[in-house]
Amino acid sequence: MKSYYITTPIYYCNDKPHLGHAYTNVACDIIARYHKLKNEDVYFLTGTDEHGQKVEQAAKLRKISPKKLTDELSKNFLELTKFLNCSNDDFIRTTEIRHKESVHILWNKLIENDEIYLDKYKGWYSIRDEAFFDEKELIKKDSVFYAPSGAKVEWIEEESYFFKLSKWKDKLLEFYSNNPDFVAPITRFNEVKSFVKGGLNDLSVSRTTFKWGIGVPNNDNHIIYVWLDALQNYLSALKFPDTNSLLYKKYWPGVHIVGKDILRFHSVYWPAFLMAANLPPPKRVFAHGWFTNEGNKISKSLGNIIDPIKIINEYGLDEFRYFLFSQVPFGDDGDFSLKALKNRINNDLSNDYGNLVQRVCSFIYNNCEGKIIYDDSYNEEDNNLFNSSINLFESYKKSMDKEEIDKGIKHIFKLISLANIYVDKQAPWKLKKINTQRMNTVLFTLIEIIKRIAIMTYPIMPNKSKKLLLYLNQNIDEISFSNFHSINQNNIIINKPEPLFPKYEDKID
Ligand code: ME8
Repeated sequence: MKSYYITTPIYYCNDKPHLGHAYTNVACDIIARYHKLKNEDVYFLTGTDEHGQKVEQAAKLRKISPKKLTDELSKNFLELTKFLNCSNDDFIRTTEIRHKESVHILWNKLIENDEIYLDKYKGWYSIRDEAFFDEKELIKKDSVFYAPSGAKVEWIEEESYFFKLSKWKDKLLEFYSNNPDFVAPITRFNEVKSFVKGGLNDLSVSRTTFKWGIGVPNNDNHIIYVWLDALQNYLSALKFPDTNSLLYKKYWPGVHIVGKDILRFHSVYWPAFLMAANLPPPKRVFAHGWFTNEGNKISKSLGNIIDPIKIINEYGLDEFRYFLFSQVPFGDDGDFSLKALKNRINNDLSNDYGNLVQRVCSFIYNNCEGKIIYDDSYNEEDNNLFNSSINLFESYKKSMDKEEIDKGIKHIFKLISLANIYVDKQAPWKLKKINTQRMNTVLFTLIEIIKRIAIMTYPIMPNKSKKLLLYLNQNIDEISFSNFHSINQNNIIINKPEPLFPKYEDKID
């Protein structure tokens, strides 16, 4: 059985989760569920990043200890994961013992391999990004320097341990050229390569001016840089340092899904740390784009943070999941607007998908006592629809294998559209009066196609797919691509269908 390890970033515990966090979580859940349908052995990890100056500052502002703050905020992220129906196997917190031990072992390995040395850091630091910047990367406005993210930077001078990143330039470039699929989308991979080609400075990997973090072994004055700490979570969850553990052996290296803001950490620093510790680098890093809210950057200061739970309570979970990934090509930047969400629900889900299901299932329920007799006397038009479903399924898998979720969705909706055209043309309501045997074959064909659609939509809208498969009396404990081609050879009983996707007519503004 092929194994597949997928991770979200671990989120900073300095505030409540918002739309951006929900976006990455759902992306990983879709991809994880997709790989499970392929009968792969999937491990899906998410969690919280709890150390660092940013979290310490947030705790100070609230006049509570960082531990208290992270205990409280981490729960919100865990709850969001559940609320989003994520199928994650583990939720890691960087304040856990298992993680601290794993970071210490990595650190010691880097020391042992002579990859870390003690010196003095003088330069710019952004607390919001928890990142060091070269002056040439900064933007100067009214004599104040800002990081490319817009965050203020501060000048720091302190004793620091350094990781010998500069010496990894050629090894990284060689690794990139041997692994052309390491970073996606390709435009982002090109940015990473040109950054590395431009030369790398050694990286400061410890801080002395605050205390909230994992201490450097054998030097109480220093705490480990929060990114070296955080990235290691991906291995801590696989029981590192026990590289003989089943989890590590089965699942490492894995696939990291991240926002474009943190690609450099995952595609440059992380593989360099791992190679320097004689460990295999990750398999792939996919960097998705950035969501805005009604055209504006989402930020606390603008007061336009979107609470995903509020949206889901009003519009439905699977509708929200579908919207995020049909609206924006996965990898590109995108915009969130309620109008666009309602349009997607009304047009794609209610008019196209929901209507196909409703007109077929209700017809069978109301006119055939919910039963269709098995019949395989398919004509050319039936076979054409079957063949299209197989071709579209293959295209869907090709897209989903590359995490192109939006393209995968387009292939499903092409099949929905073909099925709707087929219903109109075959008109089972007319056949009922003139040829019930043909009506039966048409309905049989449609139920089979709807089953295939429900299987393909399962990773994106798992609850709706299950509901639909239950109308069709299918076993929902064994949803798998192995059931895609198998045509039911028994009579089909349809349960009473209710509309899958209620419309938002009255709410359109
Ligand atoms: O960076 N649009 O944590 P973080 C899309 N702790 N995605 C968004 C988004 C938006 N507007 N805002 C946030 C960290 N995200 C580190 C990660 S990993 C070892 C350590 C998502 O809480 C996106 O996935 O700032 C982004 O990369 C992540 O949240 C940043 O989360």
